[in-house]
Amino acid sequence: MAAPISEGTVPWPKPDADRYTAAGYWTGRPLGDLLRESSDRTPDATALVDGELRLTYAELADRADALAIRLLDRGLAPGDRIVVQLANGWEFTVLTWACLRAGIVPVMALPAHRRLELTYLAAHSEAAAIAVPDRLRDFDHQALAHELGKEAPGPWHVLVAGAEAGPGSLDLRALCAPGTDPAADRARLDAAAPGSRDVAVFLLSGGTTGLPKLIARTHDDYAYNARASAEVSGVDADTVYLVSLPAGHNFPLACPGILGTLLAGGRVVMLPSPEPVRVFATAAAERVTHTAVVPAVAGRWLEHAEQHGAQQMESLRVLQVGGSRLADELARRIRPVLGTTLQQVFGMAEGLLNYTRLGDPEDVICTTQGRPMCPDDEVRLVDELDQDVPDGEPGSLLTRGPYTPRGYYRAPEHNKRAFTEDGWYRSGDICRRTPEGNLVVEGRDKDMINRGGEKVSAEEVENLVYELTDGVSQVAAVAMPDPVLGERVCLYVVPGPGRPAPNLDAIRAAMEEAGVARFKLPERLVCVEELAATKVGKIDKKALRADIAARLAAPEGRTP
Ligand code: OOB
Repeated sequence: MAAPISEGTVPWPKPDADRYTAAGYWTGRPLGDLLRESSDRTPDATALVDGELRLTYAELADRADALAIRLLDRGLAPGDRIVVQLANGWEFTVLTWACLRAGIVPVMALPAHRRLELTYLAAHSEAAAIAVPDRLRDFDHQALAHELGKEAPGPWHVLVAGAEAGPGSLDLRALCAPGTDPAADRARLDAAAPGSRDVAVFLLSGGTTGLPKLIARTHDDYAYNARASAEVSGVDADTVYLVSLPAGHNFPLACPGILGTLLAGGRVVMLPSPEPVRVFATAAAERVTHTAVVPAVAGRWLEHAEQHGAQQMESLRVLQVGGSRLADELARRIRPVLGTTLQQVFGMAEGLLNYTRLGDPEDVICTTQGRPMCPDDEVRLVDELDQDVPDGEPGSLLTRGPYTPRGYYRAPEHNKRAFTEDGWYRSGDICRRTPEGNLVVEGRDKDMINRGGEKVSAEEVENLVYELTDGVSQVAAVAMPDPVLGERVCLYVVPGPGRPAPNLDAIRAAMEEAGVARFKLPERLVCVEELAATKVGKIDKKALRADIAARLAAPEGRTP
């Protein structure tokens, strides 16, 4: 039997929990209940669209209940964890809804994750199941899912979404079929609903250490996250929300994303990727009003609109952009080119969400990353000694609040560094506050590379290179500037004495072989005799970032 989840979580202290309840942020109701209520309000409205498939609220809620019952009947129990690594498709939404109803806890993996990440996630969460596509971009997810089962301590269920559920796999699409007795399914799930303070989902941290940390989000806090986000981005029953970022990421899942839209009675349209031709056609066909992208995707959409016109985007009212810093110049093109309101979103899976408001002056919308969503979000900007910096000065962002948990799951040692003693989360983002109270993200003091919104821990890459490459004496992974993705991973290497310079392709191949997600692979290698060091003898990453920026700026062939 896996240990109960509550053992590894860090709950809010009682006075804070009471305060959040009294203020109405926490409603005491599990997310599955709230979704069911939403479907009862407008049972015949369309809730979910994926290609040809359209489900009304009643159909979606009933299928989710039927799936929940089937999972319970096949041996999954409330509190069990399931690693969810599905492509964007209707099955993702039905499964997530089903889990929230049954109290089975999804661990939101990304489609790009491979053996190394999935093995860790399954082990750390003591998962009893995994949900995967059969194949995706030539990768056999199903085979890997079964391989992972060999290390599982107990029974292991593989749910497969696709045409080819093989022997030993459960066919997720079949499990999502409508039930024969929806009223009975519903009554049974209502009677065994999870508690509102229980864990609803596990999100993954961007991660600055080895492997990603798990963030246990409760029903109370995550429901608030989704509901309040919907309000701040104008999502209501008339909304058509397009999902094209990986659905398991906090941004498209609950900011307001899939959950916020469904709680508001709107319609969710799912696409497998943000590729512009299909996105534009779908936006026109479905009259999409809201969507969320990372800056790199916003750039591609702008280019597409500049070449082919933006008529198809006519119904789009709000384009949310977040995940990494949006350049002011790009921000300023959005309204003129796409004819839509930009909403900058500076958020984190750990909780705190900052939004520009829809009615803010254009200048605020284009040059800031917004302000906290909740009046009870606490934000401090501090110096190296945790002292508040003067107004307008850049400082490291600390936060507490009703949807920012007080610690990572099962990570007591790491929590000592990532949180202050009085429960503030150290986001590692360097921000400045404008006189009107908006935040501008100016940099970071965490060792992470933000590759177009995908977060790569420098330490993880460095550990892998040490482990997998012979003849290196020192390595450092640093962010190198990139016009499209913002940053990419660059590796600095000092070869061992008398050893040849290692080869980038060989390092990449070794990492892929080891089962590392591709977005973490270094894209440039710089071989040096020694690495710049700080006064206290640590590798000077700031100097290395400046060095790679200078090398990239130097004319071809004159690399300094
Ligand atoms: C979102 O969440 P995560 O957990 O993948 O990454 C969080 C980190 C932040 O600490 C910050 O370093 C960076 O991503 N970030 C931004 C940003 N939004 C996120 N940096 C600059 N400007 C922004 N607008 O990335 C996330 C979660 C919910 C909503 C939106 C994004």
